[in-house]
Amino acid sequence: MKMALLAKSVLLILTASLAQAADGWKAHKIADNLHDHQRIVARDINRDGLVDVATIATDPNQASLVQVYLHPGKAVAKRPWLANLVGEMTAPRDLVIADLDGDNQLDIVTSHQSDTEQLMFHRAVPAKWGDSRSIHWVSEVIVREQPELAGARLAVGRMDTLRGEDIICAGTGAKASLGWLQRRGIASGAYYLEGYQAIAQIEPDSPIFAQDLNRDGLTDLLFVQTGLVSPGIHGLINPGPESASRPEAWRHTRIGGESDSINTLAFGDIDHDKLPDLAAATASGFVRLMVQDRQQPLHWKISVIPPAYDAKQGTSVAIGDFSGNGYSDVIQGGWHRHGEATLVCYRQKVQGENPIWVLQPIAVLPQGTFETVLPYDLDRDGDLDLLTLQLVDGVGKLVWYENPS
Ligand SMILES: [Ca+2]
Ligand SMILES: [Ca+2]
Ligand SMILES: [Ca+2]
Ligand SMILES: [Ca+2]
Repeated sequence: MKMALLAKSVLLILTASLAQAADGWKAHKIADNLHDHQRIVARDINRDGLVDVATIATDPNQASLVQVYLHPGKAVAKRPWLANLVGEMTAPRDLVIADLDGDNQLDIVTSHQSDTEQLMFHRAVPAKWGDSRSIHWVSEVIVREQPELAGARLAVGRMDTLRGEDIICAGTGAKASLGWLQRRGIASGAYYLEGYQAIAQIEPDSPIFAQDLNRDGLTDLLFVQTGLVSPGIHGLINPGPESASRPEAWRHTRIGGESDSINTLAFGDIDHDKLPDLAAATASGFVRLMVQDRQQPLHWKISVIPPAYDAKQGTSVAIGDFSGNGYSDVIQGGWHRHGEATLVCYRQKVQGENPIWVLQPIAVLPQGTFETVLPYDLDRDGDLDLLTLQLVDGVGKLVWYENPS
């Protein structure tokens, strides 16, 4: 009884604060179907200037689908988006949107939990000439017989000087490693995929990220360990295309010590000096901020924002200027003791040396989690909105929240 009352109190407080903010964040469904979405990534796939979403989902018949939801246009962004099937696939685990073949057209790469076919490339082909919203997909296997890459986590970056983008992967199992698919140039801009190039051994299932931390134009790699051996955030600084295939050439750096168990990371410029900073959602509910020192790049000033509404875990995090004052705010998805989830914005107010973080509630789920939150201006009205993958009673839903500012 007492537990139930406590559970209700979080909801009541939030419902009250949401009601107070009469012009609060409005929720809009992207997918109005019964699919259970597991992964989302977003980029402008059809180059119409509007961000699109690619997902891995399970349909009501338990088929695994890779799908794209094309942005339907500014005027109708609040209605469900245009679903476009990439294909029904065997055990897809992760996906990225990338221009792997260097033709300036974005395609999709997926990883699969398979002993024989681990990575697939899906090329977008216009189905009707001149209609950017009509796409079909041509799929091919690009990595086979490489069981250590089964179910790999994926990211996108630039490792070499060849046209196009590189696929960064983290394998699974006891001998998990972080590396990328190396391409080898042949005549006049053409190349072939040479194979997987490992850079570092990492803990199995570590989250991975690709970011240019030191702003030298080369993609650096990050991974997060939560086990007993070196827990915390690890960075690997890209040595440049000539030596990137030598693992020892990558400079290893630690970001933010071992203190808090990190669930996931977001990147952005918190202190407005153009150097990338990090925000971490943690297993204690605190948001941990790591702001890069402008005098000493790759040194980090650590601070925390306490959990909103007594959240027990941070499940997702994002950085972006949602208030439009030139300073980045922080979004956190929080999970509470009795299964409720909250989504909040910590608005940055700069006073003297240190920022003040002003709490603004966005949304609450009576039973669920905010799995992924990504800042984009989805209705193209000049302010950043939030694209989310949220679990509602165990089912993954695609919802975006409209910024009221
Ligand atoms: Ca688009
Ligand atoms: Ca770099
Ligand atoms: Ca910064
Ligand atoms: Ca907007």
